[in-house]
Formats: sequence, C-alpha cells, structure tokens
Amino acid sequence: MSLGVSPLDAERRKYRPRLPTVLARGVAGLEVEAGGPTAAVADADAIRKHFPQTFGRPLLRFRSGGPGGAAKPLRVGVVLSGGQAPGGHNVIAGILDALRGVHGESRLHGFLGGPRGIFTGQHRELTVDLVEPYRNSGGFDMIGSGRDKIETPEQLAACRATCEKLGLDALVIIGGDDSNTNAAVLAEYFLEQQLDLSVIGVPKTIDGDLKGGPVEASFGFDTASKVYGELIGNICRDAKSAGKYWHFVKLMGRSASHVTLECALRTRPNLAWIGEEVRKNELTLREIVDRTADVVRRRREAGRSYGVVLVPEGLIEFIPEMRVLIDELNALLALHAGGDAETQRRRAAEQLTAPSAAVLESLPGNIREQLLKDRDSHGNVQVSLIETEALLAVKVAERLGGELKAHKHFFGYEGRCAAPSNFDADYTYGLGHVAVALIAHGATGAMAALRNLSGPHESWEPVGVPLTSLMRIEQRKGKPAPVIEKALVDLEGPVFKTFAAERETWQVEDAYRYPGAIQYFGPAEVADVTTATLRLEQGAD
Ligand code: FBP
Repeated sequence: MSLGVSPLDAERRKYRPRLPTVLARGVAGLEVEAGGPTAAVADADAIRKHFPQTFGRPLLRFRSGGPGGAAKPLRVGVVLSGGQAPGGHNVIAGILDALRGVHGESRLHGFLGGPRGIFTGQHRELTVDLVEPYRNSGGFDMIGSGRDKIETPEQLAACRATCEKLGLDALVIIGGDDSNTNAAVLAEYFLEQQLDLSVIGVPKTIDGDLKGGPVEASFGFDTASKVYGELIGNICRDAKSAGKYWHFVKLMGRSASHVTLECALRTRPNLAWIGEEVRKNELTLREIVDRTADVVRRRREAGRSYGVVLVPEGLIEFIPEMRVLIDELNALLALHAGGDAETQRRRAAEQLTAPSAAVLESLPGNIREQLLKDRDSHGNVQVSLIETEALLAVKVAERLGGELKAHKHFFGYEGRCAAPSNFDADYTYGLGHVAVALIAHGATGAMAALRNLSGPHESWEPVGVPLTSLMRIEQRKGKPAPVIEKALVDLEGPVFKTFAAERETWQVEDAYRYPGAIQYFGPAEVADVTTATLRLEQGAD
C-alpha cells in the first residue's frame, strides 16, 4: 500500500464504470437518429433571434450497429466549470477512453482553472497516464475549475484563437446552467465565424437544478446528497441519544431546495424547510420562526427536548421581505462596492427603502454583515456565506425565551468532492462517451445526456439535447437574457408530495432514518440505488 493513497482510493481506481448497452462497445459503431425540430422552454421567438444557427436543432438518439464512421483522430478540449461535483474526473476519463476508441491518435486537452483557461490559453494534454490516478475519484483537481464567464467579444475571440492553435475539433464544457448557457453562446459564435468546432455541454451540479425534458439529472447530486444524508442521519441519532440538543443544519443548493428535499426523504428530520414552498406561501421570517418554535415546544411537551431542522442554503432568498432586501442591496452594492462594515451599514440605512432598512436592522449583526458582503461575479449575494441556520436558531431561541440548546451545521463542501457513488461513477463515465458520440457525429450546441436513469445502467439511453431547447428569457443584471432554465422544486411533483404527505408524522414522534455511509461495494440494493428524487420522479418507487 502506498502511504499517499488510502486503501479505498486504491481499490476504487480499479472500478470499471458500467456503460449502457448501446455504448458498451465504444462510440465508433453508433448510428445517429435525429428527431423532429425542438423549440425552447419558453420565449421561443426571442431564443431563436439570439441563436439563429443552433435554434430548433433535433434531439439526437443513438443506435448500435452503424457502419463505424470515419475513423480519423479527434482533438478535443475539455473544461470544468463552476462548483465541484463528484464524478467530474470520470467524465474526462469517459471522454478519453471513447476518443481512443474512435482513433488511437486522438488527443484530449484540459483547460486549467475553468473557462479562464480557454481564453488565456492555459491547458495541459490529458494522457492515459495522467488521467489514470483520477479514475473514480472525487474533486476537480486534475485540471481545476473556475466561475469565469465567457461573454465579451474579446473573450470569445480569444477562445477561438486558443481552439484554433490547438487544432481542436470540439470543446466539452462540464458545468451548471450558467456554464451550459455559455456553451450555447460559444457554439453559436463558432458557427457564425464559420469555424468547424463542436461545443458540447455536460450537466453538472450537486444542486440538482439542471434538469428538464430529456435531461433527467445533473451529476454529483446523487453522491453529495448521500454524503449529507449520512451526516444528518448520524446527527439525528446523536440528538436522540443525548436528548438535549437541537441541530440546525443548512444544506447547499444555491437556489433550489432539491438537496434538502432529498436529504429529508432519506433521514426524516423533525422539520425541513423547502424554499420554493416558503415563496409560494409567502411565509415571512417571523412565520418560519414561529412554526419552528412551535415544533420545538410540542416536542418538549412530549418529553423530547431535542430535534433536527434542515434549512436549504437558498431559503433566505425565498422569504419575501428578505428577497426585497437582497434585491435592493444588490442594486446598491453594484453602485458602491467596498468600504468597511460600518460604512456599508450607514450607506444601506440611508439608501434602502424604510421596510428593507427595518428588516436589515432586525437581523443579528453577523447576518447583517454577511448580507452586506461583496457579490459574486454574477452580482448575486453569496448565500453559502450567510448563516441562515444560525439566524433561525437565534430567532427560535429568542421566541422561546432563550431556552434552546442549539448546534449549527453547514453541509456543502463536505460532499462536493466525495468519491462518486457507483451511480455517479457510471453516469459520468457514460456522459463522457455520449459527448464523444455527439462530436463524432458533428453535433454542436448540444448537451450530452442519458435517459431512464432510475432503471438498470444497461438500459440508459444516450441522447444529445439541443441547448437552446432548455432555454428561456430571464432578467440578468437588469436586462432580458437567454438562459438555461434552473429547475426549482416542483411543488406539484411526486417528490415534494411524498415529503408533504409524511412530514407531519416526523415532527413530534421520532421517525429518523439512518442511511449510513455511501457503499461502493456490496449488494446492488445498497451500493447502486440512486436518489429518492430520481426514483420518485420516474415512478420507480
Ligand atoms: P454549481 O452550480 O456551479 O455546481 O455550484 C453550486 C454550489 O455547490 C452551490 O450549492 C453553492 O452555493 C455554491 O456552489 C458555492 O460555491 P462557491 O464556494 O464557489 O461560492
């Protein structure tokens, strides 16, 4: 055993991800079948105007048994974009193996540090030897990632120059909704420039909010929510064993509450707030605090002075008065960023509307400071830095006259780089193959996807989904812009409904479930089963 590699890492490197039957012999002998023209999620005319070359392209499906295509070597560039998600390395391994299956002299280049690597020309060749130790591993450290956007004419031109210099046939962008929107922009730009260069997107994000139509799931959601599920289950058991603490657990998910919903179904906490429901019912912070305090009180009366509350990271932006406050602060900070905490507070007090100024002043000092911090590159408040779990714990304690022993947790970074579950390891390796199948068939502006994911891997179906078909118009930085739609929790869907039907019974009685750690080996019903979210969405449960 090498001291640098854990026994699990060493064993995991030997894992051979399982491919769908259609892809099992590689991508060289695939036949492509084009469906009818596609439209957009909404605002089709406007999307067509933005993407005249790529709009309306068909959904592509694959069948084995084709003539094998022209076996010329392909040169492909790949980039990891945005937050880490388990399985990124396997997408790259899948691309490399599929490329070599097409032609032994194919080459793969990885852009370093995210999209910036493309426009600054920072890259490294990804050889078999280089990729080998990263197979089935978590993290994005093989080539790094970043949150830069490619938007200015100069950046687009610089991307073109880099790709031409490397003689690329294709660029694969592994990212979330924003990065895949960028992929659509690049695909359109290269066609406009009459450059024969495919751009293919791959759906990545632990948040689980890049899905819709033929795209059933983003990779990483399965592993990350299993990691958090393990931790929450352990906390539930500790709470019950100790009998004296309340645990407030914030879970990642910048906007959507899919991770919280999945973890709630896995562990059955006493309370789980779902941001989308809070917005629909227009619950104020006060109402959220009151309802939480009520559960604490009822459990105490039943002899249980402990419990677990899940809070989605994005909750704060779904609370109506906080949303208004954040929008006002975003506008204010776009004009006057910087300054010390006191200057920012004074500026806010002077320039916010009276209701928002009152909301800000009613918050604990640390939360106020967190809300006034600088924005991310998209002008958004950085919700992962706001301690919503602490805000709720403090306010609930206040409401109960100080009688609450509370622990606060934030689970996010703990799961983003975990070694991918069997599901994510197989799914991502398959997505890498689909990306190459699309490239080999000259597709561009398409997302690599696999369908029927709740079924056995053999029956997963590879497809190419036109990126424009996933788009609609939304306001960005105060202007209408074409974007890939973020999938929020569907309050009418089977996942939320299952949760809603059960949650009452979790509040006062203990109904905790303890999912335990991800299993990489062992019976399929333990090691290979995917999320409740996917299974319920597909009617598999
Ligand atoms: P992506 O959408 O890029 O996959 O990232 C999602 C996420 O994991 C969110 O859940 C979280 O808010 C964010 O990343 C935190 O990232 P950072 O540390 O870069 O702010």
